[in-house]
Amino acid sequence: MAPRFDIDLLMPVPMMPFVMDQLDQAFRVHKPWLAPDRDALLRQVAPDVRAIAAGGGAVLTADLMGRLPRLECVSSFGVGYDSIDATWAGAHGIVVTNTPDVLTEEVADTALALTLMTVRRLPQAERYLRAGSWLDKSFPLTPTLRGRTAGILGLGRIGKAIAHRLAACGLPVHYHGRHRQDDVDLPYHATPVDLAAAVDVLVVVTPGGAGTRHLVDAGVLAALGPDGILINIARGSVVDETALVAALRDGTILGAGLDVFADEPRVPQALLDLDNAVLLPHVGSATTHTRRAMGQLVVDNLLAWAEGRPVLTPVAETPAKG
Ligand code: 8YV
Repeated sequence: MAPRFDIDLLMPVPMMPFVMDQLDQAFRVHKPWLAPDRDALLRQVAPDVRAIAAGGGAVLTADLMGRLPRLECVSSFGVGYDSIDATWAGAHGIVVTNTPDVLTEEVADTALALTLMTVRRLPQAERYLRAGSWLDKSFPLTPTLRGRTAGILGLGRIGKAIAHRLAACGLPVHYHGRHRQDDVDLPYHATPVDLAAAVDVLVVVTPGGAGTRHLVDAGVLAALGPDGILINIARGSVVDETALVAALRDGTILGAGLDVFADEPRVPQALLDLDNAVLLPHVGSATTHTRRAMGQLVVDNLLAWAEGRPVLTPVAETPAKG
């Protein structure tokens, strides 16, 4: 059956089957990974492509988008869109959409879980049981969340949902962001170092990209201190990984819980070797429920644009109209 719209759509990487099915019904979808020669296919469809469905992490540079003269809409899977040059897109009248809100609570749940796993050494305890060591003696006592103060680096929607959970656990919560938020009744710190110095659990929830690269550096880790726990569920690029490995190794901080890494899915051996790091394979939003909601929002944004309605969730850098 012919697709509903006479529109060519590029899907650079495979997406969830129910997303692909809906897009196949609506658009002429070009799937470079199925082509014998990926670059040849891209060259062939470039003059006609008007929309892109960007699966997780698809890199869309100005150079790539610049080769698609009719491009109007990029619908991206995920709340973070640091792999897309949205500023360039905005300047060229191309609307970019992401998938905010539908993943907020899921990612906040993961952040809380990762915080507890890291502080209470729960993965290590589970490995201990499986290794049969409990038969010999009890698992060693661990650090605690009791008496700690948390800091949120980047108090957006997800940061607020995490703050809410940590407050429910009894922790005072402070924050740093580019601006103090007048309607937020939490202590604000003007710099990441000031925040780190005031807290002993630091949760990184900023967007990725050039503006936040290595925001958490050796100085921030030193300020967090020897009882400090770093949690990162944002982007690996926000933390200087080399400085983090050094800080974990030499006791500058106590531990780290990481869901994101500088060069995913490759995780440095130096981190894998550390017993005081809890490492997750970027699962912040990775439930069937939430990934379905994100996938549907990718589709719904594209359908809105194709029907000439305003897209549902445009990013700040690009025009809101479809
Ligand atoms: C996804 C994410 O893992 O939304 C984001 O920004 O990092 C995650 O929810 C990713 O976008 C898709 O792989």
